Amino acid sequence: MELATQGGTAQPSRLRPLTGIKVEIAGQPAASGCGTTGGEGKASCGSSDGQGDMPQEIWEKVKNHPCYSEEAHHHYARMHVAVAPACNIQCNYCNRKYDCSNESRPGVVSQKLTPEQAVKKVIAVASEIPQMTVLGIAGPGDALANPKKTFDTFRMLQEQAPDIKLCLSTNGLALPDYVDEIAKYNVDHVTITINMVDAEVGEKIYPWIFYNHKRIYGREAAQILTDRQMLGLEMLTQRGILTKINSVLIPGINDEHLYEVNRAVKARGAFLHNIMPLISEAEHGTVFGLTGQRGPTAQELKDVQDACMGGANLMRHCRQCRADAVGLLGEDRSDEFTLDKIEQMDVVYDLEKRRAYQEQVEAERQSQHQAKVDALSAALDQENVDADMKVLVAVATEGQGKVNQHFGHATEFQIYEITAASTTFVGHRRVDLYCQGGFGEDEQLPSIVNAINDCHAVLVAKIGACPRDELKAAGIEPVDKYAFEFIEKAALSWFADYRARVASGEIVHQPRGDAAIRQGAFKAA
Ligand code: CLF
Ligand code: SF4
Repeated sequence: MELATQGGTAQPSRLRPLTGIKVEIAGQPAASGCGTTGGEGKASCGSSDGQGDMPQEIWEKVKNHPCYSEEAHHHYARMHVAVAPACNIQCNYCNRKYDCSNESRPGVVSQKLTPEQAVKKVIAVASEIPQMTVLGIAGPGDALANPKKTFDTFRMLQEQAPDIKLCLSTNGLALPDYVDEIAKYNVDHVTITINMVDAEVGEKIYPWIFYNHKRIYGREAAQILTDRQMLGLEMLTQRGILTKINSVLIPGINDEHLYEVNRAVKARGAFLHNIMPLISEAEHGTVFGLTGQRGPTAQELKDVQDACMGGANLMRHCRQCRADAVGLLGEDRSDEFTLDKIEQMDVVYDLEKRRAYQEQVEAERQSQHQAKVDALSAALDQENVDADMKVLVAVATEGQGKVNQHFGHATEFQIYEITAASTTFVGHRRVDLYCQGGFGEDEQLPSIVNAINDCHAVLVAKIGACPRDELKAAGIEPVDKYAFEFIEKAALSWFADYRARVASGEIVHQPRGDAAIRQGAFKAA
């Protein structure tokens, strides 16, 4: 399944050196990570700032892929089809469920599908959600441990819906065996979950692998896995296939090691590095859940991501989706597309209609991008600003890059780091829905406050009196003044106002605390 580690500086001791393969993506300097020369030190994917100096052929691949472009994820949707139930390794954070509709985490699905059912479902979703641009196979097991089902699905889909981008996710063990096939079906995006580049770390994460017809345990297993992952990554890079590396941050096990992972994958041409928090609860039945291994706090996650900056560019907008997720990242519409519902639907796959709709979406995305550029340029023109002041704000949004959601309707908040002249998307926080059946649920408020406790403000389209008072009491400013404005413009306007109030003595600027990452990771209550 698609899943996912920090900070030391030493070179990996047991990492196999680069092979003789010259690692180079067409149009991209060798081993340059995100494909923009401006990538050094960026907080997230280079495409978050539009095309910039990204080569046209890479831009075409990422501009409407919601996982490969932070900007695109506000506008374009993806879907997964659960055709790959088997796996060839065991991760201590994994417990797959094949008939579960109420958990939202990788490895969980409601229905397993045959390739034929999967294609039918993709066509149905594409006709209903024209901004759905990417089909991913991300489990619930490993896409390449189920090669026939995976490639049958891609082949049929390529014939029937040629405009949909194909994406796959793998643990990498079987990857070197299938790179040619991946290229043959024009799969332009491959995610490899790499949690370590050192078998000593790896044996704490992977109890066994199944390789060459036998089960292999412990450090030997981890060494084979890392060697195969690195080789597969190099082979993909050599063919110009964009790669994203997912790493699960497991405090005490690989947190000190993820920096090495970041540099190792950058050296092999990875386009993006997605560092995700471990989801670990006893109720999930995973080894880590049962042994009490905790996941990171929001600040621990951010610290690791920040420490990795300057290497492979970071993705920070991952939602750790289910293997049958449908919709924008952060929403899940899979319940609308069960097999029985698809049978009742009048499905018309109209390529021209999809193209026309996506042109509108692209225009909207360009407006958001321009609004961000304008807001940043206006902010840069300000005089006497405290350039060192930096805060986090939470934003309630239901897409289009705008502050356009009621506080009570948010199932997640997007988190932006704001300085006087910059806004950077740094993550999201899932929360329990505050508004239930038309009424505010006051019992949910403490958990919502915990989830955004490191933020100075929360920008919303609207908010009721009760949550407003509670947020204020917790030191988080509720702001509805910028309703329906583009997020970056709203955040910079609020921050200019905040700094003016600090400068006038009206308020005192104080640092905030840490926040909790929601471990249950259930769908909306
Ligand atoms: Fe799916 Fe993964 Fe493709 Fe995206 S998800 S196979 S690259 S289309 Fe995206 Fe979901 Fe995070 Fe994966 S938000 S878990 S990074
Ligand atoms: Fe689960 Fe296999 Fe994915 Fe590991 S690689 S998370 S065991 S499905």
